[in-house]
Order: sequence, then structure tokens, then C-alpha cells
Amino acid sequence: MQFIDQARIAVKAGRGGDGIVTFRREKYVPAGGPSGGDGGRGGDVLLVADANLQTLLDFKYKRLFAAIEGRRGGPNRRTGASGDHLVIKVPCGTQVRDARTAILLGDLTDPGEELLVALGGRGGLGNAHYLSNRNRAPEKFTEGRDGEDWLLQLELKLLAEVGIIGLPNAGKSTLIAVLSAARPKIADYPFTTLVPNLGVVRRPSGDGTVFADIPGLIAGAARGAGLGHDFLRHIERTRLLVHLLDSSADDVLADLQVVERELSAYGHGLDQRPRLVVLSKIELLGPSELASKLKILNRHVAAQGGQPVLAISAAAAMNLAELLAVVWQQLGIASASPPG
Ligand SMILES: Nc1nc2c(ncn2[C@@H]2O[C@H](COP(=O)(O)OP(=O)(O)OP(=O)(O)O)[C@@H](O)[C@H]2O)c(=O)[nH]1
Ligand SMILES: [Mg+2]
Repeated sequence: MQFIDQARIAVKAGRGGDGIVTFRREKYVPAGGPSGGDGGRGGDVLLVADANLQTLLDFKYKRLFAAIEGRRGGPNRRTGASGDHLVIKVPCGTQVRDARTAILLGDLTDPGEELLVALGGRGGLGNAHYLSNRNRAPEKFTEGRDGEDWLLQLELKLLAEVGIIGLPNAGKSTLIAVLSAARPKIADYPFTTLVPNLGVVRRPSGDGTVFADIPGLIAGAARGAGLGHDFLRHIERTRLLVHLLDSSADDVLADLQVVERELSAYGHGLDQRPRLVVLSKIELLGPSELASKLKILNRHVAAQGGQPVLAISAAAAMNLAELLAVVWQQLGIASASPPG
């Protein structure tokens, strides 16, 4: 699946229908009065957040959205039908800006949340409106007004509560695959993940929490190196970062620090975000090697006031319940029972 997170679309609301000029023609009524009805209102354009969408991919192919025009007025003072509103579905987490000024128009986060982006034109007035004592047979009417049109910039920030970060090949995608129903590509080479993967992990309460697995970060990522930079944006809104480290690396502390530097270089508060440092692939290590790597990491993390480093294996399903228990605790979600 291609991941599109920015799109530019043009929206146009419906024009109002014109008012019309008619006169009553009835048997036995010598001079029927003006009876032209008003035009109907043009349809509005609305955006609505839809929980079933994950990307802005649809907008790659369709960029013009126009609502229906109001109908002309009818005889016998009948008002024309209003144009239907056009409702455009966008994924939750879509921010909407006026493309010309970059002014933020709205932020559609909750499912069902709506934003009116273009107001339909008012209908014109029919000649029945202009009846007066001075003019018993007005020929005057007005045209419908144009609907608003706007150029919009859409930007999707994935709404995940937990972001899984780390160097390429650390095992991030493997972890989200064992914790959730997400089935990202996993392979033994760096930069396997090219687009963020979202997975819903069941909490003890049965509800889901969205985890995001993002492409690997490398030195210079915050300045644009590798693939990670574009995607750091997606973890801006997470509440917790799970920082995975490949335990088979020679210098796990250096690996940890590379990513830490990128988080602080990127800014936006990412280096202040609560974080769990997690050593992965531990079934590959002997007990003494594991203990010494944990010791080195813990010394560094404790100096920052961080949580103790966790040791897991996604492949061998080791300590995953313990990891989740700490995640729920960090998010303030109570565990149903202590992990066993
Ligand atoms: N032995 C072992 N191998 C693992 C474990 N977790 C992941 N791997 C392997 O590590 C390699 C990389 O795993 P991925 O999950 O693709 O790593 P990633 O961090 O998503 O990598 P990028 O997407 O490239 O950043 C794959 O060959 C996995 O099979 C583990 O717990 N133990
Ligand atoms: Mg990956």
C-alpha cells in the first residue's frame, strides 16, 4: 500500500439557483400576480473524519470536488430544490489548511467530526418578491450566488499513541507484527519499512491502542537523511515512544545515542516524550553478554531519569507481556492482572 500523507484538493460549493419571473395565469383571473419562486441554495462541501481510512491516497486520483447547484425557482412561488451537500471522507488526524495562506481551518481527529469547507451560494429571488403597490407586475429577479471555492492543503498525522522507533533492522516491524494484526514487511536488511505501519494492540480492558512502526532512523535523519525524517512527523502526537535496540549490535549504547540525537535535533518535544528503551532479539545473547549490555544501557537511561531498560525477543516471544504491562502503566491504563 502506498502511503500518502499530504494532498491538495480544490473544493467548490454549489451555486444558488436563479429566481424566476412568472405570472399567475388562471381561468377567470384577469391579471394574475407575479409568482416566480426563489432559487434553491447550492450544496455545501464538508469534510468528515472516517475511522476506516488510513491514508490520503484517494486524493492522489481525485482532486476536484464540487457540490450540486441549487435549482431554479418554479412557478406558483415554488422555491427551487437545494443542491445536495458534498461530504468528503478523510482519515482521522487530517489537518486542513487554506492552501494559499496556510491558515489552519480545522483538525479532524475524532470519527464523525465535520468541517464545513465551502458554503453553498444563496438562491436568487423570484419576481414574487418584488410585488409592491407601485409595481403590480414586476419583471425583476436575481441570479443565484456562486458557491465558495477553496484550495485546501490536507496533511495527515497518524494518530498513534505509541511510536516504535529505532535504527533500521532493529526489529520494529517484527514487534508490531507479534503484538497486533498488522502484517508489515519484515526482512534482514535495513530500510525494509518505507511507510509507517499502524497496528492495534489489545489492552487488558479489550479496547485497542494504536502503535506505529516507522521506518528506521539513521544519523542525520532529522536533517533529511534516510527515510526517517518524513515520518518523525507521524510520531509527534504519540504519548509514548518504544525505542528498540538490536542486542546483537557491538555497541548498543552508541546505537541508542544515534537515535536520541535525532530526536532532539528534530525538536517538537520528541526528546521529552516518555520513552521505554527496549533491547530486542535477546535470544541471540548469552546471559552474561545480556547482563553487561543491560548494565551499560541502564546506567545511561537512569542518568536521564528514564524507566529501566526492558529485554525482549519478538521472534522467540520473550517478555512481551511484561513489555505491554509497562506500556499500559506508562499510558495510565490499568492492567487487568499482573503479567505472568
Ligand atoms: N533473532 C531475532 N531476529 C529478529 C527478532 N526480531 C526481528 N528479527 C529479525 O531482524 C530483521 C529485521 O527485522 P524488522 O522487523 O524488519 O526490522 P525493522 O526495525 O522493522 O527494520 P526497518 O524497517 O528496515 O527499519 C529480520 O530479519 C527479523 O526477522 C528477534 O527477536 N530475534
Ligand atoms: Mg520495519
